[in-house]
Amino acid sequence: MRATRRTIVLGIGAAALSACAGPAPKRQAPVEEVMRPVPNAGYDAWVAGFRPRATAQGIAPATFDAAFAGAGFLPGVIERDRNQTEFTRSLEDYLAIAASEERVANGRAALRQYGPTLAAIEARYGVEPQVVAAVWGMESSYGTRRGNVPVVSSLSTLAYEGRRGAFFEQQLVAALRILQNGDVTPGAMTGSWAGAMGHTQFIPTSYLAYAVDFTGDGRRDIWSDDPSDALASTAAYLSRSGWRHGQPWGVEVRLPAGFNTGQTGRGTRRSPSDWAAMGVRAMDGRPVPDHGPASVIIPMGPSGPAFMIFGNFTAITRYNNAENYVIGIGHLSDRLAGGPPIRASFPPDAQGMTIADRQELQRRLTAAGFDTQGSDGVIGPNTRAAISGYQSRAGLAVTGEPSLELLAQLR
Ligand SMILES: [Ca+2]
Repeated sequence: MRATRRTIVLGIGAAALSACAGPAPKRQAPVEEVMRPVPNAGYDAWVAGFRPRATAQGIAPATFDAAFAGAGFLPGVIERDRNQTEFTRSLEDYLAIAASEERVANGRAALRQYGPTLAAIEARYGVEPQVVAAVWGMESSYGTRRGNVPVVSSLSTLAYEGRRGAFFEQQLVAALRILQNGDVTPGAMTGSWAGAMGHTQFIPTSYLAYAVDFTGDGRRDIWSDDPSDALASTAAYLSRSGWRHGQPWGVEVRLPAGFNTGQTGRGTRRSPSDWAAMGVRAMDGRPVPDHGPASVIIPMGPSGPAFMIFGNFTAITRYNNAENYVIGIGHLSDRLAGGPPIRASFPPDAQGMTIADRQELQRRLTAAGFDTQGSDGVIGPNTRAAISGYQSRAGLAVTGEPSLELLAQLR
């Protein structure tokens, strides 16, 4: 979990996309990158200077030396840190990836496979199985993308490089403390390039604060194939963030004609019956049951979907404060429990295209010989490459940008 910054992960080796990045192409092969250290005198000097700072914070010299025995400077980490794309996906694109049919199907399979474990976790921490599974699905695609970058190397590289150096040095000290506690060996402590670790991608400080030993073997093991400790740790985190069993994160609602959108936003809270009196209804037309004080949010404006959100929405924000992330977790959990897709339509994008337009564009590009690797309506690197290829062959200006004109030309 990233405590301080907006990160959208969606199963691509998680904090791979820290800051404000959107998800990587979801169909990218599940091959995790291999990063190899290279000699770097400046890095070595930094490690030597860091050693007394670490020991002053209670890290034993033997722990430090064992941790750094196999560590080194990872240029690949710096490359990833510099190449982060600073943009935010629309909720529509975000949900298309977060709750893709594949992620929903895999999550339902995971719920079956780990049903007894998740039930035991629910009994202890009061967090429903589908919610824990949704976090797992978003953070590491149910454990298939946990990250294989050695954490001491990645965090020390980022601490040395300077950009957000203080933050990563703090995480590095926490990582050394984890090693000192004996929960994991330096060789097995791997994660994303930015140091998010294990099935649910805890950064080291979150691990120290919230991880639990659910299996009872004396180690809080979020790294190995068995996800039990990681899933219980996620439930513990949500529980301590105020999760209330049985309360929805939110429900999709219908707003009455002429609804004053000044009433929307997380700052305005009313009882569901008060909202009902104002004409706000569940999608089946009934008043929303009273789950406690609620706000109404319209993430894409009045022409997109609306949600009535409850205290559990805020609990998920403690995990990650980005609104799209919270809705993504919440909606995926609903889908895993058998709920329907979002029923409202989404407004056209900045190019005036609806998701149906974008899906048609992808299908037609693929049929024309420029494979977009699927047609989910999310314009990512594969679709942009296909557009560029088509534009090049057709003698058009090569922009890689979707448009209604391009779609018309392909028809
Ligand atoms: Ca354990």
